[in-house]
Amino acid sequence: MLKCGIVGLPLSGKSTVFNVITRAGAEVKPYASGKTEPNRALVNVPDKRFDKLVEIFKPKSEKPADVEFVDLAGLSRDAGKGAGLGNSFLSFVSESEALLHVVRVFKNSAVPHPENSIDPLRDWRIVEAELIYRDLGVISNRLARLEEKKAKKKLTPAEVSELELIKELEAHLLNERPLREFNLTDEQKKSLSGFAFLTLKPELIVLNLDYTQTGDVPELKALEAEMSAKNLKCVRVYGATEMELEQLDPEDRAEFMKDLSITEPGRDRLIHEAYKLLGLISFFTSGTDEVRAWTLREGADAVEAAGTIHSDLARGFIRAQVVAYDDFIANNASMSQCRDKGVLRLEGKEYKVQDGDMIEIRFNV
Ligand SMILES: Nc1nc2c(ncn2[C@@H]2O[C@H](COP(=O)(O)OP(=O)(O)OP(=O)(O)O)[C@@H](O)[C@H]2O)c(=O)[nH]1
Ligand SMILES: [Mg+2]
Repeated sequence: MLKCGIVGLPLSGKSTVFNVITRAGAEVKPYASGKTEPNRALVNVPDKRFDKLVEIFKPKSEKPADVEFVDLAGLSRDAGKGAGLGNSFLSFVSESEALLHVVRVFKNSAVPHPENSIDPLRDWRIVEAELIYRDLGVISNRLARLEEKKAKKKLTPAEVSELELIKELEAHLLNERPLREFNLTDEQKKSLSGFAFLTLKPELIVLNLDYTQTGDVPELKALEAEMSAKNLKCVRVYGATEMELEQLDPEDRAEFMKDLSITEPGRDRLIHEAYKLLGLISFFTSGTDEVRAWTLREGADAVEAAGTIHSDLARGFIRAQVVAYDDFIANNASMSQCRDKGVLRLEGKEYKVQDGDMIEIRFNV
Protein backbone atom coordinates (compact mmCIF):
# COMPACT_ATOMS: atom_id res chain seq x y z
CA MET A 1 0.00 0.00 0.00
CA LEU A 2 1.38 3.40 -1.01
CA LYS A 3 1.59 5.87 1.84
CA CYS A 4 1.80 9.63 2.10
CA GLY A 5 2.86 11.03 5.47
CA ILE A 6 1.65 14.48 6.56
CA VAL A 7 4.31 16.48 8.43
CA GLY A 8 4.56 20.06 9.68
CA LEU A 9 4.87 22.20 12.81
CA PRO A 10 2.33 21.73 15.61
CA LEU A 11 -0.98 23.48 14.88
CA SER A 12 -0.13 24.14 11.23
CA GLY A 13 -3.35 22.37 10.20
CA LYS A 14 -2.11 18.85 9.47
CA SER A 15 -5.22 17.12 10.79
CA THR A 16 -7.37 19.71 9.00
CA VAL A 17 -5.65 18.91 5.68
CA PHE A 18 -5.91 15.19 6.47
CA ASN A 19 -9.66 15.66 6.92
CA VAL A 20 -9.93 17.61 3.67
CA ILE A 21 -8.27 14.73 1.82
CA THR A 22 -9.83 11.77 3.60
CA ARG A 23 -13.12 13.10 5.03
CA ALA A 24 -12.12 10.97 7.99
CA GLY A 25 -13.19 13.45 10.66
CA ALA A 26 -9.96 13.37 12.67
CA GLU A 27 -9.90 15.58 15.73
CA VAL A 28 -8.87 19.18 15.08
CA LYS A 29 -8.24 21.60 17.93
CA PRO A 30 -6.60 24.93 18.70
CA TYR A 31 -4.05 23.49 21.16
CA ALA A 32 -1.24 21.00 20.60
CA SER A 33 -2.69 17.53 20.89
CA GLY A 34 0.33 15.74 22.33
CA LYS A 35 -0.91 12.68 20.52
CA THR A 36 1.74 10.52 18.85
CA GLU A 37 -0.37 7.73 17.33
CA PRO A 38 -1.07 8.83 13.76
CA ASN A 39 -4.48 9.04 12.05
CA ARG A 40 -4.66 6.89 8.94
CA ALA A 41 -7.13 6.64 6.09
CA LEU A 42 -7.32 5.09 2.65
CA VAL A 43 -8.36 7.41 -0.12
CA ASN A 44 -9.71 6.59 -3.54
CA VAL A 45 -7.87 8.43 -6.28
CA PRO A 46 -10.48 10.48 -8.19
CA ASP A 47 -10.21 9.63 -11.89
CA LYS A 48 -12.71 10.68 -14.57
CA ARG A 49 -11.56 7.84 -16.83
CA PHE A 50 -12.44 5.32 -14.16
CA ASP A 51 -15.86 6.92 -13.63
CA LYS A 52 -16.50 6.74 -17.37
CA LEU A 53 -15.61 3.03 -17.50
CA VAL A 54 -17.99 2.34 -14.63
CA GLU A 55 -20.71 4.26 -16.46
CA ILE A 56 -20.14 2.18 -19.60
CA PHE A 57 -19.85 -1.30 -18.06
CA LYS A 58 -22.15 -0.90 -15.04
CA PRO A 59 -20.06 -3.63 -13.40
CA LYS A 60 -21.08 -5.75 -10.40
CA SER A 61 -18.08 -4.35 -8.55
CA GLU A 62 -15.86 -1.32 -9.00
CA LYS A 63 -12.52 -0.64 -7.41
CA PRO A 64 -10.69 2.67 -7.93
CA ALA A 65 -6.96 3.15 -7.19
CA ASP A 66 -6.12 4.14 -3.62
CA VAL A 67 -3.41 5.74 -1.52
CA GLU A 68 -3.06 5.77 2.27
CA PHE A 69 -2.62 9.09 4.08
CA VAL A 70 -1.04 9.22 7.52
CA ASP A 71 -1.54 12.27 9.74
CA LEU A 72 1.34 12.67 12.18
CA ALA A 73 1.99 14.61 15.37
CA GLY A 74 3.54 18.07 15.00
CA LEU A 75 7.29 18.28 14.64
CA SER A 76 8.73 21.06 16.83
CA ARG A 77 11.93 23.00 16.54
CA ASP A 78 14.70 20.93 18.16
CA ALA A 79 12.54 17.80 18.34
CA GLY A 80 15.69 15.86 17.49
CA LYS A 81 17.27 17.26 20.63
CA GLY A 82 14.31 16.10 22.67
CA ALA A 83 12.12 19.23 22.54
CA GLY A 84 8.33 18.93 22.27
CA LEU A 85 7.24 15.37 21.72
CA GLY A 86 10.73 14.49 20.54
CA ASN A 87 11.03 12.76 17.23
CA SER A 88 10.21 9.17 18.16
CA PHE A 89 7.16 9.28 15.87
CA LEU A 90 9.45 9.98 12.91
CA SER A 91 9.49 6.23 12.45
CA PHE A 92 5.96 6.71 11.06
CA VAL A 93 7.38 9.19 8.57
CA SER A 94 10.03 6.76 7.40
CA GLU A 95 7.37 4.24 6.35
CA SER A 96 5.80 6.79 3.99
CA GLU A 97 6.80 6.89 0.31
CA ALA A 98 6.16 10.63 0.04
CA LEU A 99 5.63 13.60 2.34
CA LEU A 100 2.97 16.29 2.41
CA HIS A 101 4.50 19.16 4.33
CA VAL A 102 1.80 21.43 5.73
CA VAL A 103 2.87 25.04 6.31
CA ARG A 104 0.67 27.52 8.17
CA VAL A 105 -0.16 30.69 6.30
CA PHE A 106 -3.57 31.35 7.89
CA LYS A 107 -3.84 34.00 10.59
CA ASN A 108 -6.10 32.99 13.37
CA SER A 109 -5.52 34.59 16.75
CA ALA A 110 -7.44 31.76 18.40
CA VAL A 111 -4.74 29.30 17.35
CA PRO A 112 -1.33 29.90 18.94
CA HIS A 113 1.73 29.57 16.69
CA PRO A 114 4.66 27.66 18.23
CA GLU A 115 7.02 30.37 16.89
CA ASN A 116 4.59 33.20 17.73
CA SER A 117 4.36 34.70 14.23
CA ILE A 118 3.33 33.84 10.68
CA ASP A 119 6.47 33.14 8.65
CA PRO A 120 6.00 30.22 6.25
CA LEU A 121 9.60 30.06 5.00
CA ARG A 122 10.99 29.99 8.53
CA ASP A 123 8.50 27.26 9.49
CA TRP A 124 9.36 25.18 6.45
CA ARG A 125 13.06 25.44 7.34
CA ILE A 126 12.49 24.36 10.94
CA VAL A 127 10.79 21.14 9.84
CA GLU A 128 13.31 20.56 7.06
CA ALA A 129 16.12 20.92 9.61
CA GLU A 130 14.49 18.29 11.83
CA LEU A 131 14.19 15.88 8.92
CA ILE A 132 17.86 16.49 8.06
CA TYR A 133 18.78 15.99 11.69
CA ARG A 134 17.01 12.65 11.82
CA ASP A 135 18.77 11.45 8.63
CA LEU A 136 22.05 12.50 10.18
CA GLY A 137 21.28 10.24 13.13
CA VAL A 138 20.73 7.29 10.81
CA ILE A 139 23.98 8.08 8.99
CA SER A 140 25.95 8.36 12.22
CA ASN A 141 24.79 4.94 13.39
CA ARG A 142 25.74 3.34 10.11
CA LEU A 143 29.07 5.15 10.05
CA ALA A 144 29.92 3.93 13.53
CA ARG A 145 29.21 0.33 12.53
CA LEU A 146 31.24 0.54 9.35
CA GLU A 147 34.17 2.22 11.13
CA GLU A 148 34.10 -0.53 13.73
CA LYS A 149 34.30 -3.19 11.01
CA LYS A 150 37.01 -1.24 9.27
CA ALA A 151 39.11 -1.22 12.44
CA LYS A 152 38.82 -5.00 12.49
CA LYS A 153 39.69 -5.06 8.77
CA LYS A 154 36.44 -6.85 8.04
CA LEU A 155 34.92 -4.54 5.42
CA THR A 156 33.67 -6.19 2.23
CA PRO A 157 34.48 -4.33 -1.02
CA ALA A 158 30.83 -3.19 -1.21
CA GLU A 159 31.10 -1.80 2.32
CA VAL A 160 34.29 0.05 1.44
CA SER A 161 32.46 2.04 -1.22
CA GLU A 162 29.41 2.40 1.04
CA LEU A 163 31.60 3.90 3.74
CA GLU A 164 32.95 6.40 1.26
CA LEU A 165 29.45 7.39 0.13
CA ILE A 166 28.08 7.59 3.67
CA LYS A 167 30.87 9.96 4.64
CA GLU A 168 30.00 12.23 1.73
CA LEU A 169 26.34 12.13 2.67
CA GLU A 170 27.20 13.03 6.25
CA ALA A 171 29.20 16.08 5.14
CA HIS A 172 26.29 17.10 2.91
CA LEU A 173 23.75 16.82 5.73
CA LEU A 174 26.06 18.67 8.12
CA ASN A 175 25.86 21.53 5.62
CA GLU A 176 22.14 21.47 6.39
CA ARG A 177 21.28 20.23 2.96
CA PRO A 178 18.68 17.52 2.30
CA LEU A 179 19.79 14.33 0.55
CA ARG A 180 17.48 15.04 -2.39
CA GLU A 181 20.00 17.76 -3.31
CA PHE A 182 22.84 15.23 -3.42
CA ASN A 183 23.36 13.77 -6.88
CA LEU A 184 22.82 10.06 -6.34
CA THR A 185 22.96 7.53 -9.14
CA ASP A 186 20.02 5.14 -9.46
CA GLU A 187 22.25 2.38 -8.21
CA GLN A 188 23.27 4.38 -5.13
CA LYS A 189 19.62 5.22 -4.46
CA LYS A 190 18.79 1.55 -4.56
CA SER A 191 21.62 0.66 -2.20
CA LEU A 192 20.44 3.32 0.26
CA SER A 193 16.74 2.48 0.12
CA GLY A 194 16.89 0.40 3.31
CA PHE A 195 17.73 3.51 5.34
CA ALA A 196 14.45 5.20 4.38
CA PHE A 197 16.05 8.63 4.50
CA LEU A 198 13.40 11.29 5.06
CA THR A 199 15.09 14.00 3.00
CA LEU A 200 15.20 11.69 -0.01
CA LYS A 201 11.44 11.33 -0.06
CA PRO A 202 9.51 13.37 -2.60
CA GLU A 203 7.86 16.29 -0.82
CA LEU A 204 4.79 18.35 -1.65
CA ILE A 205 4.40 21.66 0.18
CA VAL A 206 0.81 22.28 1.26
CA LEU A 207 0.23 25.95 1.99
CA ASN A 208 -2.64 26.21 4.43
CA LEU A 209 -4.44 29.52 3.90
CA ASP A 210 -7.48 31.38 5.10
CA TYR A 211 -10.09 31.78 2.38
CA THR A 212 -9.38 35.54 2.48
CA GLN A 213 -5.77 34.98 1.37
CA THR A 214 -5.93 34.86 -2.41
CA GLY A 215 -3.74 36.02 -5.31
CA ASP A 216 -0.43 37.53 -4.23
CA VAL A 217 -0.10 36.67 -0.57
CA PRO A 218 2.74 38.79 0.90
CA GLU A 219 3.55 36.20 3.58
CA LEU A 220 4.17 33.63 0.85
CA LYS A 221 6.58 35.55 -1.37
CA ALA A 222 9.80 34.29 0.22
CA LEU A 223 8.66 30.69 0.56
CA GLU A 224 7.29 30.41 -2.97
CA ALA A 225 10.51 31.87 -4.42
CA GLU A 226 12.66 29.43 -2.48
CA MET A 227 10.50 26.41 -3.31
CA SER A 228 10.58 27.20 -7.00
CA ALA A 229 14.38 27.53 -6.82
CA LYS A 230 14.50 24.14 -5.12
CA ASN A 231 12.04 22.62 -7.56
CA LEU A 232 9.62 21.67 -4.81
CA LYS A 233 5.99 21.89 -5.73
CA CYS A 234 3.56 23.97 -3.64
CA VAL A 235 -0.22 23.58 -3.48
CA ARG A 236 -2.51 26.14 -1.89
CA VAL A 237 -5.34 24.88 0.28
CA TYR A 238 -7.99 26.68 2.32
CA GLY A 239 -7.77 24.10 5.08
CA ALA A 240 -10.48 25.10 7.53
CA THR A 241 -12.88 26.22 4.78
CA GLU A 242 -12.37 23.15 2.60
CA MET A 243 -12.81 20.88 5.59
CA GLU A 244 -16.22 22.46 6.13
CA LEU A 245 -16.91 22.06 2.41
CA GLU A 246 -16.26 18.33 2.58
CA GLN A 247 -18.87 18.04 5.31
CA LEU A 248 -21.62 19.61 3.18
CA ASP A 249 -23.87 17.60 0.91
CA PRO A 250 -22.86 17.82 -2.78
CA GLU A 251 -25.44 20.43 -3.74
CA ASP A 252 -24.54 22.90 -1.00
CA ARG A 253 -20.88 22.21 -1.67
CA ALA A 254 -21.19 23.17 -5.34
CA GLU A 255 -22.97 26.38 -4.35
CA PHE A 256 -20.37 27.24 -1.71
CA MET A 257 -17.50 26.50 -4.11
CA LYS A 258 -19.02 28.85 -6.66
CA ASP A 259 -19.25 31.60 -4.04
CA LEU A 260 -15.56 31.14 -3.19
CA SER A 261 -14.58 30.66 -6.87
CA ILE A 262 -12.97 27.31 -6.13
CA THR A 263 -13.04 25.19 -9.32
CA GLU A 264 -11.33 21.95 -8.33
CA PRO A 265 -11.82 20.99 -4.68
CA GLY A 266 -8.59 21.02 -2.62
CA ARG A 267 -9.25 17.39 -1.98
CA ASP A 268 -8.95 16.34 -5.63
CA ARG A 269 -6.00 18.66 -6.20
CA LEU A 270 -4.08 17.27 -3.25
CA ILE A 271 -4.74 13.65 -4.15
CA HIS A 272 -3.75 14.23 -7.78
CA GLU A 273 -0.57 16.04 -6.83
CA ALA A 274 0.34 13.35 -4.30
CA TYR A 275 -0.21 10.69 -6.93
CA LYS A 276 1.98 12.58 -9.41
CA LEU A 277 4.59 13.17 -6.72
CA LEU A 278 4.77 9.47 -6.04
CA GLY A 279 5.42 8.90 -9.74
CA LEU A 280 2.33 6.71 -10.05
CA ILE A 281 0.30 5.75 -13.05
CA SER A 282 -2.97 3.85 -13.39
CA PHE A 283 -3.96 1.10 -15.75
CA PHE A 284 -7.43 -0.35 -16.04
CA THR A 285 -9.11 -3.70 -16.35
CA SER A 286 -12.75 -3.65 -17.27
CA GLY A 287 -15.73 -5.86 -17.89
CA THR A 288 -19.27 -6.34 -16.67
CA ASP A 289 -18.01 -8.18 -13.57
CA GLU A 290 -15.53 -5.59 -12.45
CA VAL A 291 -13.99 -2.27 -13.44
CA ARG A 292 -10.78 -1.65 -11.64
CA ALA A 293 -7.96 0.89 -11.59
CA TRP A 294 -4.54 -0.45 -10.65
CA THR A 295 -1.55 1.50 -9.46
CA LEU A 296 1.96 1.15 -10.82
CA ARG A 297 5.16 3.12 -10.56
CA GLU A 298 6.10 4.99 -13.72
CA GLY A 299 8.33 2.78 -15.85
CA ALA A 300 6.88 -0.53 -14.64
CA ASP A 301 6.64 -3.27 -17.28
CA ALA A 302 3.81 -5.57 -18.36
CA VAL A 303 4.88 -8.39 -16.05
CA GLU A 304 4.72 -6.07 -13.05
CA ALA A 305 1.27 -4.98 -14.18
CA ALA A 306 0.26 -8.65 -14.38
CA GLY A 307 1.73 -9.25 -10.92
CA THR A 308 -0.29 -6.47 -9.29
CA ILE A 309 -3.44 -8.22 -10.50
CA HIS A 310 -2.35 -11.68 -9.41
CA SER A 311 0.98 -13.46 -8.97
CA ASP A 312 -0.25 -16.28 -11.27
CA LEU A 313 -0.62 -13.76 -14.08
CA ALA A 314 3.00 -12.70 -13.70
CA ARG A 315 4.24 -16.29 -13.36
CA GLY A 316 2.36 -17.59 -16.40
CA PHE A 317 2.57 -14.37 -18.41
CA ILE A 318 2.31 -14.91 -22.18
CA ARG A 319 1.46 -11.45 -23.47
CA ALA A 320 -0.64 -8.39 -22.76
CA GLN A 321 -3.40 -7.03 -24.97
CA VAL A 322 -3.17 -3.27 -24.65
CA VAL A 323 -5.33 -0.38 -25.85
CA ALA A 324 -4.82 3.27 -24.89
CA TYR A 325 -7.81 4.59 -22.93
CA ASP A 326 -8.79 7.21 -25.55
CA ASP A 327 -8.71 4.63 -28.36
CA PHE A 328 -10.79 2.30 -26.24
CA ILE A 329 -13.49 4.90 -25.66
CA ALA A 330 -13.40 6.03 -29.31
CA ASN A 331 -14.10 2.41 -30.29
CA ASN A 332 -17.18 1.86 -28.16
CA ALA A 333 -15.20 0.28 -25.33
CA SER A 334 -14.93 -2.88 -27.37
CA MET A 335 -11.66 -4.81 -27.49
CA SER A 336 -12.74 -6.59 -30.69
CA GLN A 337 -13.55 -3.32 -32.43
CA CYS A 338 -10.17 -2.01 -31.26
CA ARG A 339 -8.57 -5.09 -32.83
CA ASP A 340 -10.38 -4.47 -36.14
CA LYS A 341 -9.26 -0.83 -36.14
CA GLY A 342 -5.68 -1.88 -35.43
CA VAL A 343 -5.37 0.07 -32.17
CA LEU A 344 -5.12 -3.06 -30.04
CA ARG A 345 -1.52 -4.08 -29.47
CA LEU A 346 0.01 -7.36 -28.34
CA GLU A 347 2.83 -6.54 -25.97
CA GLY A 348 5.53 -8.70 -24.41
CA LYS A 349 7.04 -8.85 -20.95
CA GLU A 350 9.25 -5.79 -21.29
CA TYR A 351 6.50 -3.43 -22.50
CA LYS A 352 6.51 -0.23 -20.40
CA VAL A 353 2.96 0.33 -19.22
CA GLN A 354 1.54 3.79 -20.03
CA ASP A 355 -0.84 5.78 -17.84
CA GLY A 356 -4.40 4.93 -18.85
CA ASP A 357 -3.66 1.65 -20.62
CA MET A 358 -6.56 -0.79 -20.82
CA ILE A 359 -4.94 -4.17 -20.28
CA GLU A 360 -5.89 -7.81 -20.61
CA ILE A 361 -3.26 -10.35 -19.63
CA ARG A 362 -2.97 -13.66 -21.48
CA PHE A 363 -1.39 -16.24 -19.23
CA ASN A 364 -0.95 -19.92 -18.69
CA VAL A 365 -0.08 -21.63 -15.39
N1 LIG B 1 -8.52 30.14 10.28
C1 LIG B 1 -8.00 28.94 9.99
N2 LIG B 1 -7.82 28.08 11.00
C2 LIG B 1 -7.28 26.88 10.71
C3 LIG B 1 -6.93 26.51 9.37
N3 LIG B 1 -6.42 25.25 9.39
C4 LIG B 1 -6.46 24.86 10.68
N4 LIG B 1 -6.99 25.84 11.49
C5 LIG B 1 -7.20 25.75 12.93
O1 LIG B 1 -5.96 25.51 13.55
C6 LIG B 1 -6.11 24.61 14.67
C7 LIG B 1 -5.16 23.44 14.52
O2 LIG B 1 -5.55 22.65 13.40
P1 LIG B 1 -5.14 21.12 13.30
O3 LIG B 1 -5.54 20.65 11.98
O4 LIG B 1 -5.60 20.37 14.50
O5 LIG B 1 -3.54 21.28 13.36
P2 LIG B 1 -2.45 20.10 13.50
O6 LIG B 1 -1.28 20.56 12.71
O7 LIG B 1 -3.04 18.79 13.20
O8 LIG B 1 -2.12 20.21 15.05
P3 LIG B 1 -1.29 19.13 15.93
O9 LIG B 1 -1.68 17.76 15.46
O10 LIG B 1 -1.71 19.42 17.34
O11 LIG B 1 0.15 19.46 15.69
C8 LIG B 1 -7.57 24.22 14.69
O12 LIG B 1 -8.24 25.01 15.65
C9 LIG B 1 -8.05 24.56 13.29
O13 LIG B 1 -9.43 24.87 13.26
C10 LIG B 1 -7.15 27.44 8.33
O14 LIG B 1 -6.91 27.20 7.15
N5 LIG B 1 -7.69 28.65 8.70
MG1 LIG C 1 -3.12 16.99 14.30
